[in-house]
Amino acid sequence: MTAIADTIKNWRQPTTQAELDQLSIDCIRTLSIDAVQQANSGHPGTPMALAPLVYTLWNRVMCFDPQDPIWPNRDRFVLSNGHASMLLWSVLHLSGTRAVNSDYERLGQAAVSLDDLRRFRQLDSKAPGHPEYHWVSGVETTTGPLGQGVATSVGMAIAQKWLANRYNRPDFEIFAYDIYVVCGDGCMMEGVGSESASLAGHLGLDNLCWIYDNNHITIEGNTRIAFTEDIAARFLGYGWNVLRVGDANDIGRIEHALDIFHRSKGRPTFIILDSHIGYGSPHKQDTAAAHGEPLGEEEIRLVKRAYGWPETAKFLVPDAVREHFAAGIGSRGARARRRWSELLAGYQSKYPELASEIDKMQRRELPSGWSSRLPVFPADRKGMAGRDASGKVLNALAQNIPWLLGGSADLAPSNKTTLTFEGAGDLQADTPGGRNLHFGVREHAMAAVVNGLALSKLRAFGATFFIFSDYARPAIRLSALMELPTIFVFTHDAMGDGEDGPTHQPVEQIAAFRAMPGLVFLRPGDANEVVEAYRYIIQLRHQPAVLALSRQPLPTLDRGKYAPASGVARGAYVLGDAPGANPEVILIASGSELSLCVDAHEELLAAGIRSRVVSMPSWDIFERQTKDYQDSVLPPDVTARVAVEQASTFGWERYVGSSGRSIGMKTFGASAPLKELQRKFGFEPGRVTQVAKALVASGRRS
Ligand SMILES: Cc1ncc(C[n+]2csc(CCOP(=O)(O)OP(=O)(O)O)c2C)c(N)n1
Ligand SMILES: [Mg+2]
Repeated sequence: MTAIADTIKNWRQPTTQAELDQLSIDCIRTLSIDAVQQANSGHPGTPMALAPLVYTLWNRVMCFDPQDPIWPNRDRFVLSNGHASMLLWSVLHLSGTRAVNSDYERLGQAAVSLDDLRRFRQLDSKAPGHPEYHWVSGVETTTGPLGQGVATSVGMAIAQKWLANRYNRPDFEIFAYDIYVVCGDGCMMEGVGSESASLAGHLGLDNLCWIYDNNHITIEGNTRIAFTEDIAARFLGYGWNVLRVGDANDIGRIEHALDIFHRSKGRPTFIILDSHIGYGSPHKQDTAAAHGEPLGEEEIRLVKRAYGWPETAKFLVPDAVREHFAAGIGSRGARARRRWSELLAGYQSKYPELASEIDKMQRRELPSGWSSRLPVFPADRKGMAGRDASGKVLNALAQNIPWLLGGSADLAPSNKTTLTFEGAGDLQADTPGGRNLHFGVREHAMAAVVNGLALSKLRAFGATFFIFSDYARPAIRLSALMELPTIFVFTHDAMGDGEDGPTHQPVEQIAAFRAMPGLVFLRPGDANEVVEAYRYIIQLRHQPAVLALSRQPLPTLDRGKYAPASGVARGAYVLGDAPGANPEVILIASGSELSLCVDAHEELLAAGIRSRVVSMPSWDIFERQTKDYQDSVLPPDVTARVAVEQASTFGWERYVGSSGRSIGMKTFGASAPLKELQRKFGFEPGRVTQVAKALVASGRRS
């Protein structure tokens, strides 16, 4: 046996509970230190400081079964200061949490192995730089952009209340869990943290506990340079229960504060935890230097000496620590899950329909007959606004899908997202089963809350004007990264709100959503395309969708004359064609420009030009079709193509090619009635036919 191995073997055999606690805490600390050093990048200081907190939560308090990390009634743990990811990787490893795949199958292997920790931040390691949902089992939500975790947790807490309200019955507490969130100064400074805390206070979410790492340090140094408010007063103002633990190493007091949280009713709990970043480091404790860089070999030796840890050991996990976690969270979680499974068995026989809903929801399936109420809109020249059609479809779907819920950031009357059917109701503190959420004017928190609802397996939507999607984008991006089936309903999709002017007229937003990986962006062109758009997105299980809908009425196309709207499911389709399906020019449009192109198409046909009009509500879906299908819609040899979209032309080259043209926006809009704007910016059939004719003429010449 080598000298090191020998030292380790005979070293620190814990006998008391307190010694076991300390050994476990120091194990989390040293794993974090070693992983960051090995990766030569990462954040050691906060894991060193917060190891006692995370240890207490996991091994003493939380109900979580490491054998089944997706057990629906588990307590949720959110690490909102995601840079401290080694805290989470350490406890997932030490608790022996098992992996689950995206079909919710339990795989049996470790969610995070010791080898993953050794390969912290390396390609394919299950210990990446920041917590990533969908990549590592046991991660409840992706965090890293500060503020997102705390805001998402509010959605999780709303979801728990909603689920409990709908499914719990006397003697059957099917959903009875809490949400624990660890956050730092960054999460407290970010606006989305404030928006969501305000909403949580309003809703009195007493199942929600945020623990704030009050270390007075961020990257640039002491927080006195930028962050000096009275945070306790702020949270009291939001209506939270505010507690303070003056020493992050005092696990007795931490446990006591968590106990007060459990006993507090009617408001969320905020625990201010005073800590020392880089705790135990003689040269770096309490400095920004401990935040985001390895300690260095020499300092690590000194730190380990301070902890009473073998100075040269790396990635050391004493058997006693694993056993201690197995006896703590392992056995508590297993017992709780077993009891719950027995409870569920009784529930299934007593309430089979509700039990079947829970089952479907957990697998992100839809109830049978979900599409039965979907409307079909008759042809109508005057037509219907996209937002109005959307309101009807949402109401139809929500009546058939009991766990579909959502709301708007104070624009429901404009977005037409209110669920109006009997029993839909508002979600408020005293009516947690409502289906209409009122997010207030808080777009960013709304999107994060929608993520939290979706992470809890509800089907959730959020709405605002398309232009204000910018205020929600960071959370929508996380939806895409997490592969969540969220739905964002954005109305006033272009210049339809004319007189509101350029502040309210989206230009570059479509291009930005099309550029977002994994997200499905749809801009339907008439009322029946709205129906088909929803039919498509409601069946998505692992992708978010953004709908851009018109404010103004759009003609409802005659589907006897033109192709059926079911083509939406292929992203783009031939709506109207040249005789013999032999076009010499193709007009391509989405949304409100579709009917404009249909008019232009008819004019071109009348003028003897073989025109085809393609409806292209979604690039994303179209790009998933076979090459054959794509070529059948846009035949490669027809190079005279005109795309028309009231938005930035950015990216349309890919469909119109180098010899085609796109009619779109190159500037911001303007304040004027829509008709005048259409004339000013060239969104009129005459302009489209003129461009198309010029293309055809130059093609015929060459
Ligand atoms: C939205 C966002 N902005 C900036 C960053 C970069 N960043 C990562 S950690 C950090 C400082 C965070 O300070 P704090 O939350 O107090 O964490 P501590 O250093 O105390 O662990 C910053 C600015 C980020 N991750 N997310
Ligand atoms: Mg800090």
